[in-house]
Amino acid sequence: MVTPASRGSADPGAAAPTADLAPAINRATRIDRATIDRATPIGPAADRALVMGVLNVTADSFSDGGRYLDFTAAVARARELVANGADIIDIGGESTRPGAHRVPAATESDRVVPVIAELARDGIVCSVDTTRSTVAADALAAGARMVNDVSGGLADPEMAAVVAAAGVPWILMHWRGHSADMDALASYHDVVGQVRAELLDRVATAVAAGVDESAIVLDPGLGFAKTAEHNWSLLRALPEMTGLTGPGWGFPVLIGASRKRFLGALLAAADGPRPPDGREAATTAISALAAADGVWGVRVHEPAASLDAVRAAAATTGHGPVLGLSWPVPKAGRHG
Ligand code: PMM
Repeated sequence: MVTPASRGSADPGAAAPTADLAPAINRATRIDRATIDRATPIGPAADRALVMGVLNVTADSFSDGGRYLDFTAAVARARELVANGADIIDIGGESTRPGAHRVPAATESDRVVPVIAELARDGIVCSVDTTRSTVAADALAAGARMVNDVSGGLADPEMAAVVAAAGVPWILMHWRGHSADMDALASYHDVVGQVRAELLDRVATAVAAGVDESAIVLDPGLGFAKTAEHNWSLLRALPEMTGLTGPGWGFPVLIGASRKRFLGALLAAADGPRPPDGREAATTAISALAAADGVWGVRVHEPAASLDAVRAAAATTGHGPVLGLSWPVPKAGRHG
């Protein structure tokens, strides 16, 4: 396949000259289609960025809060997300919108577990969006295939052990504090360098707890203890993160820009910020740009346009993600 390293070469179909980047990347996997198809239950998408569809089974998420609290509505929405092109459904039971208050762990589990169990029975790949190890464990037992932890393991010291024992991929997002406090924590002298250092600290903790390095995805956490300018700086740094230019951060990268506040501010008119459902075109543009920058995946509320965007990006650039995941197929039995 064509890789970013061969971008701009006279023969875009030529074998990938990966040697220049490979020594710097000793943890995650440079994408190789055959390897990915063998190793991962979440494929086949090595030739483009993955599209993760958001399903919030919450009362108060900023975009879809309150719409899918009902089990039947949530399952129907997940199936619609899949029909519209989502490769993975990311299911959360607690809002992380700025200022949101926490729900009890039992409530969070009760919201996500039946939905995950139902979808897993149909072979739909689900991740659980949680910062709590108990919720992650319940979700994994119900059939979730990966854990998306917006706290990167910081919120719950038991999370790393749960992920390590399950042997599933773990998305470590950059985070500095819970939603009620996070806007006050948006202070950086070098946002890209500090996010990188803080994320690599999270990686070190995860690996020390037994998590497989090749099962880790990093996410810079747009909007989480970040101002709009921090978010744009991080997006500008994507080629550096993915390894499209330079050695990279060493892990596949996920980006979650979908409908966020900074897009509302960008598109604001005299009457104020553009509301979330008017931020779709900007979301799609970021999906295309991030895919062109070599991200592993984009997390979005409406997958159809982002799937088209990542396909167009792959066709235009001649490459998919710079780094992919390589992890064992879940152990037989646990995922029903
Ligand atoms: N953003 C939200 C929730 N979970 N997970 C990851 N990995 N990255 C994100 O940017 C992210 C996330 C924000 O809330 P939403 O579910 O309403 O989009």
